[in-house]
Amino acid sequence: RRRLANLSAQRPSHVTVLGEQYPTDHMTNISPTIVSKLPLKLHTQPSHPLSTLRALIESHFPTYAHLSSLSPLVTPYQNFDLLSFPADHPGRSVTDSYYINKDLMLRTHTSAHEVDVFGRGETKWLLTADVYRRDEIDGSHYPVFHQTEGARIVSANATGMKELEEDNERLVAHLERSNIEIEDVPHLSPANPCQPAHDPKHTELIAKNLKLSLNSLMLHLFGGRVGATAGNPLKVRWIEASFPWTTPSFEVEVFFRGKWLEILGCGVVRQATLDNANVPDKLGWAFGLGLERIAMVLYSIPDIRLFWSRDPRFLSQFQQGEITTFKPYSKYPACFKDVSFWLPQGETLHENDFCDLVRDVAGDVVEDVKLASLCSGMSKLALTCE
Ligand code: FA5
Ligand code: MG
Repeated sequence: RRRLANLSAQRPSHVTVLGEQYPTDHMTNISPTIVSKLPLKLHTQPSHPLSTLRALIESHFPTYAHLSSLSPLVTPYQNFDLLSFPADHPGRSVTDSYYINKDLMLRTHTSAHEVDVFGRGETKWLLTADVYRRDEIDGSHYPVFHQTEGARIVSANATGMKELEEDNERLVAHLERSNIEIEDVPHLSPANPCQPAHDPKHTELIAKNLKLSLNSLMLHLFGGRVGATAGNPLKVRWIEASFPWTTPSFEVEVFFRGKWLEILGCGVVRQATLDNANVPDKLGWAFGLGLERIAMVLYSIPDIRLFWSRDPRFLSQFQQGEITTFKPYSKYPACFKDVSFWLPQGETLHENDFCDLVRDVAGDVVEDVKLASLCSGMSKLALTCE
């Protein structure tokens, strides 16, 4: 109860994050649990499943720059404004994102670095990093997860288009020889249009290169693995999507062990983003892919919290470069706790604030938190612990 009361108590004047002190303000909501995750960089720890998966993706794009050490601290301007997020986008709110203060936050996606990396002159690159989102607690959501961003831009002229055409021919030939079944959508549609500043023929070529590159990555990651039953084709499904800094935009799902699994979001980069990066004469695509969901199915890891485990019974099961099946160890049955509490009159509490409090107090012991009922000021939350 004391900790709950502290949520609304006075905040300290400074927070220390990655060894630096920062002043706090009305936006500060980073919690001790989150601060403790920042130095860990699971995607660079040898033998960790997330590190093997990063390397597997990188090996599929050998001519791309491979980046994996950019600081998670970014400005809201980098995370949102440079990518044309509207001023009222819900992702900006303190209930959805972690803020050090109003001028500094934890990146919510690896796209936060797109403009900087294009601006440095990189034209083909991958970037893997930890990203932070305030969310509910359950077996497939964790406030920290990992993404790999990939992007390719070419000159918006005949030379650039020829480069794409040649690459497309190579990829078509490769996919024709492979056991893959693709459910596609048109490159362009009224709901998923070409940008006014772009030649639709160029956009078609870029969208085609994007799709071929990612279909071939899906084959590299999932093709012929346990679960994509022997002899059966790997099934990949393209869906129209929408992101503020790409159009046309798509999502990719893969059918694995009887379920469609959302793997990534992607699209043709908007001119405004390229202009912000000082590369107005280039055109290209970008994608962002979630590592945990892929690693969970490839390694049969049943719960997202396990990636953070320091238990040798977890860590010793894995070797760098190898995808093996996780063997569960001493899993106690879950037990359920109901927690009821009152808030002082007039005070409200966002569910995500409560979830962060639970993580700070109980760490990864708590598997799932559900709001059971809420009656004029009284909240009852159900916790599942193991
Ligand atoms: C993005 O984050 C965009 N930045 C992707 C993108 C990049 C689009 C470049 C266009 C161009 P989204 O929020 O859908 O999009 O997340 C991308 C992927 O991250 C998802 O497909 C999923 O695999 C993974 N992901 C998203 N939320 C979670 C979560 N809470 N836990 C685990 N994985 C997640
Ligand atoms: Mg999505």
